[in-house]
Amino acid sequence: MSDFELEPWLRTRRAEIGTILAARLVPPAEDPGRLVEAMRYSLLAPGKRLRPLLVLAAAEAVGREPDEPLRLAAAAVELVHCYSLIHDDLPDMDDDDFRRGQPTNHKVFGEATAILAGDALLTLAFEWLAEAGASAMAATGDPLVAQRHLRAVTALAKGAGMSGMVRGQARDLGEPRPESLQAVERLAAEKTGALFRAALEVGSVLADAGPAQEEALVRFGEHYGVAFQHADDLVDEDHVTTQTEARLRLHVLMQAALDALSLFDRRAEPLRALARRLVDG
Ligand code: GRG
Repeated sequence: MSDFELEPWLRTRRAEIGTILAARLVPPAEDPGRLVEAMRYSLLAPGKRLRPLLVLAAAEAVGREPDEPLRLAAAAVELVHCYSLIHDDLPDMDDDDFRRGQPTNHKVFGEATAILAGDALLTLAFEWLAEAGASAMAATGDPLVAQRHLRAVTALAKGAGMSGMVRGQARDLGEPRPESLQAVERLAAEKTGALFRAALEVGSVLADAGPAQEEALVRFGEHYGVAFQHADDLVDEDHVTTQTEARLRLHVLMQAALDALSLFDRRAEPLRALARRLVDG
């Protein structure tokens, strides 16, 4: 039995991420069209910061304690997530009025600014990831560090874009509601899971995980992502599958995520605890 406690770990890591987000996206002296205000409005609202936490937890599992470049890379994943929320809430997408406990971005700033705020968050994510690579390179002088950051850029771009999250959104909007469990989980893997998968990949690549470790962490991310969607559907009472089926799959996938971590020692406890929390709430 491990004596790891998730709550203090979450508090520390969330504070680290929150500090980077607030300090790096400062209100400029001049803010045409209230663009940065709109970006800060959604980004600094209270989110769970799960995706950057998973980046840090994946790196920790292979023995890397967070430093400034790693935290910046983790924060970049949160920027992508925040963009997806702003765009997902737009009238032509999910048409939502509230997000993170406040009116949605377009309700406050208008649709055009909300679109631009999302666009700017998405592009800023890649700027931060590149900057993380440059400062890690400068600190170590190791060319392999640059190579690892290029792999992280690829992982995030693929997870976010046309073979991941955006593809899932396109499927969701363009196809009838899925009925079979297989179709429900394929949609969840793309729309929700791809960014979680990318978070695990970014963390493991930047921590220089070995091939078997990286494969295991990515597998954890895949199971976690689909389990997360089942958990979210259960909370929202959004019954794409029956409640019983969703609950069963949530348990099965959480266990599969834990099994994927079998080759890791206690340093993977944050990941294990995050997976268990999906079921325990
Ligand atoms: C790419 C245009 C475009 C849209 C992206 C995947 C997606 C489409 C949007 C995400 C919106 C959404 C409601 C996805 C389902 C998964 C989900 C519940 C996300 C919310 O994530 P949390 O709970 O949010 O981690 P916080 O606010 O805590 O970060």
